Amino acid sequence: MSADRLDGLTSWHADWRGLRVAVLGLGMTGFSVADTLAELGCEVLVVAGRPDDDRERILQVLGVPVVIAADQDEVPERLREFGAELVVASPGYPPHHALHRWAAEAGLPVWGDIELAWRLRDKTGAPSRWLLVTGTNGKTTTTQLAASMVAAGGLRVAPAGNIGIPVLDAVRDPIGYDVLVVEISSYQLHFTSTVSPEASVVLNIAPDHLDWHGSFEAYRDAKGRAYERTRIACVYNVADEATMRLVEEADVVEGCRAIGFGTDVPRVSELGVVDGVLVDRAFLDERRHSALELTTVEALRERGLSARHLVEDVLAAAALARAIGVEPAAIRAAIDGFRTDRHRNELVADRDGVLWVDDSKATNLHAADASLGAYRSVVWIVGGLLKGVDIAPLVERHADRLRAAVVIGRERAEVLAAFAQHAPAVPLVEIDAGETERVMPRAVAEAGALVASGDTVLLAPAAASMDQFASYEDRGEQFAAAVLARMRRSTDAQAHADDDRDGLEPGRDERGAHDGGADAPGA
Ligand code: UMA
Repeated sequence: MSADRLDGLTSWHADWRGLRVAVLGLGMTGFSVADTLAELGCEVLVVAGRPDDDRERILQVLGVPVVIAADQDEVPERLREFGAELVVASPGYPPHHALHRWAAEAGLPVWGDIELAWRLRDKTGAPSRWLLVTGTNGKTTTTQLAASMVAAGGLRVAPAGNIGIPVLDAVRDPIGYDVLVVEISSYQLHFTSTVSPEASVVLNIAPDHLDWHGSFEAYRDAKGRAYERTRIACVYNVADEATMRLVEEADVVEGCRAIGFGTDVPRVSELGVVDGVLVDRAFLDERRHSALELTTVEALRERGLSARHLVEDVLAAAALARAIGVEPAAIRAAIDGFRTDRHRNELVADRDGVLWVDDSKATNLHAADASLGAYRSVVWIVGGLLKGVDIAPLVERHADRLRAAVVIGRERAEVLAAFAQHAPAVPLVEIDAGETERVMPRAVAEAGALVASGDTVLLAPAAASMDQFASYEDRGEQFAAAVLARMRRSTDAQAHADDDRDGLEPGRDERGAHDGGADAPGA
């Protein structure tokens, strides 16, 4: 295959017919890639580590063969013989995977689904404009906020990518979007090479996914790719210098500006907070002397968005939307109608002076750090798959606010050692991983025995969930179910104890976004 042919494949309407493409993975990504390429007339072979009956059946109808290669170290003979000209890999395949090593040795170009989607983004007419969102934490909230703001500005927009909607599905949607807000993970960034967004943001960088990338530097460099070829605005976090460094290092389209966001008073070309008002001092001609009001911290508090890290997400999203001309009034309207997602600082119950909070989405140190920092006195449910990251600094930093900790997950030894070293006075309960389905009921029971009025029981595990749960959603659901079952039991017990009760629940059980107690400055 000549490199020229691939270079020329930059449109849905280009001639893709006959291109021989090996697709790695049969999850959300692999399926959307194979389905798209088949529609374009390519010759496709899918290789996956796990079968998926439904997807395989559909691909069979489309004439796409699937090879299941359970042995992850083996390169299937069918793949070697296939004569691939291009490999499109799912993000879950780390670069050191045997199939990537094989592709490199064979000199084959490797794209991700995002690279492919970028080239195909003109399917329904004029090419959609892209806003890219990455960072260690806050990606999904920022992506949703930015999409809501752009929609309020009157444009056809969809959130897509790592948020759980393959970008190729959005690109192929017959609606035809003016704008896609693409949440892009470090895995996906690793395999992009021509994406050129209108605006891009790296929200923050802290060690994560080190096993996939091999080192923090490799992870950081992958994140930096979000800024490459940006056209209008590279948005960075003024409180996280590493994000600014990445902007400085990026090769951007001429005229592209660096725009900062932060919760302090903004300088010129920044968005920030002045006396409880979120303002834009970047996207107005008179920015030397004035700023535009976007919304207030008070308005954010009403939406459960006033914790510092959420204010940062709002400002980052606003910067992306402002970069493509969305008016401040639309940004405010979007915030007024916004609701945060499940399992993100979600209040499960408020009973007898104790908050029970589900932040199962805190799958890494950085997210758990923000979460712990939002409460004064915490019984912390922690642990899971640590992904090669050292949890000790987090334990050390928050030792003072911990009433107790309940340690779940299979990699408990590392967590226990961190407590022994940095928080020896904090009472610890270890939940034996032997009976997976009993983990949350037992963790909740132990937390209930340790908690006192005024405390928060916080599920913010600082770890991935897959050792004991199907996903972080499943982990959060199991936590909420165990908490609500506990509440019901205590209500019943109280009802039995007091026949004169008036039928009202003691306290308040509810689910809803919760912003903890650490409001942004200026509140
Ligand atoms: N597979 C192997 N071997 C591997 C890796 C994968 O055989 O080493 C195969 C599996 O057998 C399966 C398929 O690949 O057939 C799964 O592919 P995948 O792991 O890339 O997952 P997808 O279903 O394609 O979902 C991916 C993202 N998942 C990952 O990056 C791990 C989803 O992000 C994303 O929403 C989706 O594409 C659509 O873009 C999830 C995620 O966990 C939410 N992301 C990480 C995060 O946010 O921290 C990066």
